[in-house]
Amino acid sequence: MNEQLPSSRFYGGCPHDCPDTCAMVYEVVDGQLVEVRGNKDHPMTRGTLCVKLKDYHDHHYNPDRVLYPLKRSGPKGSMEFERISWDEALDTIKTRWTEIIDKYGSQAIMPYSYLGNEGLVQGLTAGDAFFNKLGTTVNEKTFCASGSSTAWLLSVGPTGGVDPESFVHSKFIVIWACNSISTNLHHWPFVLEARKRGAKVVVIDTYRSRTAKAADWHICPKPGTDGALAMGIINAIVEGGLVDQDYVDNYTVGFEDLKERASDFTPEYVEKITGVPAEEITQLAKEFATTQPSVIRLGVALERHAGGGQTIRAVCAIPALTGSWRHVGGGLLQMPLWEFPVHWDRVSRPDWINPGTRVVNNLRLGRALTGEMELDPPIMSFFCYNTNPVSQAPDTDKIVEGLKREDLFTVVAEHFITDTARYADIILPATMAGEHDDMMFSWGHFYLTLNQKAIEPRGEAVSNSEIFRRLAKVMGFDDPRLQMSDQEQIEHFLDWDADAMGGIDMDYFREHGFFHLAVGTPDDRLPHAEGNFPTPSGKVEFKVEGAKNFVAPPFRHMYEEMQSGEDVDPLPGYVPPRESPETNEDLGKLYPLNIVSPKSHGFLNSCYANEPHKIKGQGEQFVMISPEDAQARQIREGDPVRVHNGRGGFEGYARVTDDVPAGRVVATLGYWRSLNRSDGSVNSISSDAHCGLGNAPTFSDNLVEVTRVN
Ligand SMILES: Nc1nc2c(c(=O)[nH]1)N[C@H]1C(S)=C(S)[C@@H](COP(=O)(O)OP(=O)(O)OC[C@H]3O[C@@H](n4cnc5c(=O)[nH]c(N)nc54)[C@H](O)[C@@H]3O)O[C@H]1N2
Ligand SMILES: Nc1nc2c(c(=O)[nH]1)N[C@H]1C(S)=C(S)[C@@H](COP(=O)(O)OP(=O)(O)OC[C@H]3O[C@@H](n4cnc5c(=O)[nH]c(N)nc54)[C@H](O)[C@@H]3O)O[C@H]1N2
Ligand code: SF4
Ligand SMILES: [Mo]
Repeated sequence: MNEQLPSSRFYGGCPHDCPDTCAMVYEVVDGQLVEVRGNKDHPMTRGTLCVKLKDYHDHHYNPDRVLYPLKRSGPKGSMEFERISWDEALDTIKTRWTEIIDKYGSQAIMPYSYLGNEGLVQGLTAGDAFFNKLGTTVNEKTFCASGSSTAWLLSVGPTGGVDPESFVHSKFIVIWACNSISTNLHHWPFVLEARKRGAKVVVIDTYRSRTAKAADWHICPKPGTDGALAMGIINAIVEGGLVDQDYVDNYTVGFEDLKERASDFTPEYVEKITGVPAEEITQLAKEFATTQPSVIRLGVALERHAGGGQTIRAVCAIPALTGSWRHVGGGLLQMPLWEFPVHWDRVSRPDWINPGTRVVNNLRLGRALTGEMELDPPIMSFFCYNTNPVSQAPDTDKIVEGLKREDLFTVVAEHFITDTARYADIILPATMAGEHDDMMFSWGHFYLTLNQKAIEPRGEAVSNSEIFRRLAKVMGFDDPRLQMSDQEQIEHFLDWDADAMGGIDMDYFREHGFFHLAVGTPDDRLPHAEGNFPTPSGKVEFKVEGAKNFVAPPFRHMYEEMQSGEDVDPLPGYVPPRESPETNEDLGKLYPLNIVSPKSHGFLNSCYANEPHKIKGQGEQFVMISPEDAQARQIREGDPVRVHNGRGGFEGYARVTDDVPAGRVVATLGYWRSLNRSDGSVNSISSDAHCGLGNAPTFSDNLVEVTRVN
């Protein structure tokens, strides 16, 4: 039973782009947020918050917060701003946009957002309906999980897969390119419970991460070679006579072709590509097939190289070959997102996009702003919310160059003057989660979570939804959808009649705070014991004929163009990384080390990376390097080093460790370039090339050199 909340308590849902979407409780005294804690009644998140959020109430009162609209009063990037009224801010935006539209057309305005806030109302798509009405360029939002999603939809369709809580029933758990202890903390207790009941835990990660250290077995492929590993496992399953032939015959398509393609991937060949010993590959295949229920948790990081999408298709084939889906706790977990009954069309209003409107991908921001991507009309105004591309998007030196353009009118809605906001002409103050209403879906579990406004916003901060209501008004749009209150939006966006909603209504949320979708319980959810995959054939599609690359909603909302990409290889397979010493010898001579830039334990993307106590916990920007590579470069523990390639560079402090194999370096993400040793971050060196499916990024497909800074 949930506790009845007295009036000074409100239900919260963590707003961050994190699979855990913790259920929270806001404690308010005298209009002040005095505590934010985990909601103990929530079965998945169980009353604990992570290190990032443990003082979330204080975060609301951070003295550096932007509390009033600001306008630039010095050169771009100088950090000189002065306070203005909301009226002046809105007036300026209206005037500048009207001029730009008159001269260049409305597509010269480019909106830009991501999941800095994950709510249905305040999140990724909060401004879509408004911008579609205005007729701006469409922003394709593929920072994360878009490649995984395309591969997933092609292979198994929009299923939520295994409930993360069902993992307690698993006997063989593979966590593939996911650092759960840092990035999916509330899943880890379920893994530990399974282990207590006898399960074996395998982590496949390109370095010895926190999670790899805690596993029973760490498999350590070279970055971007997981496709070969997956094909090798498929081959070993076939060669070992370990196929569940009945499952394959009844519930899959294309087995013979897959088998043939996989036959090249002998353990010895795969060892050569991945660096994983041949015996480990055969052993992994054997144990996965014979220790049921077996399950794979796919991390987002698996998509971040040239062959990311193809890799994920290959991984998706494995539990079907072994019949793991027959068991509760067996199969695949990627993103439960697809089970959430959300009317994305009502959220984003793709029907308001003028036919022929262009799409600009968010990973290509530098090219788009600098004119390297020849856009007609050029981008003359940039409107950014819920994201900090100067820290998080690839090839950031180019983005900064673009943002410095005198003729670009930039508006950023933010909590802080981030590395992106510092280049704005106008900064709009945005609310934090305790200050607005929302409903949270999740990409890491099956709960919808209510977030109630607990306190009045500080200063003159307003929610994203209110920003777009105000902009709609000044731009003269009178469609009622654009003036819906936050409560009305929640009601309007969810499909209350869907089976997954189990017949509940808003009162249920006000009373309980969260709801596990009616898609089976963790103890009995068995979605694909008898096929029933939501694919065109109803089966796992090892082979797809005639498919084109696409970006799925909610990452993109232009249905008519979704299927217009490149042809998709009918079968999964191995696509080598673009940047590795083996696959790109010339580049490898200049820049011999492969870098991966995973998430920081103590930051949430770039959030909290400006708070001194959080930096203290996380440590300043570091670069993990093997003893061999360090020695060859006369680098000692703690030395300042520069990581660089043809795109740019950044500095950090060396951590010499055999957690990282020779030939690789690891530097975690989120640090602000303005607070780093040099004006750079891990994304100064990253490429804006897309992975093969879903226009996803390639953050694990980059070569660099590391040198000691004297
Ligand atoms: N503490 C914390 N938690 C977070 C976030 C955060 O910033 N901080 N961000 C949230 C977000 S937006 C996301 S998408 C998730 C991401 O969660 P994860 O998918 O766990 O993301 P990462 O930490 O980037 O990468 C996970 C692991 O994959 C490994 N890896 C990288 N490339 C490869 C590869 O090619 N092959 C293999 N086998 N391994 C590879 C990395 O070394 C890393 O240990 O985390 C969420 N949770
Ligand atoms: N090298 C490298 N780069 C990566 C990754 C990687 O692994 N390696 N991971 C990628 C991934 S998976 C992701 S998801 C992206 C994430 O990249 P971003 O989405 O840019 O992530 P954040 O740094 O959290 O930026 C969110 C910003 O939104 C602001 N914000 C939060 N809530 C609100 C709100 O309600 N209103 C407004 N207006 N603003 C708000 C925050 O203050 C913050 O500055 O980064 C990608 N970049
Ligand atoms: S960031 Fe993730 S783990 Fe931390 S409180 Fe939010 S949802 Fe929970
Ligand atoms: Mo992400």
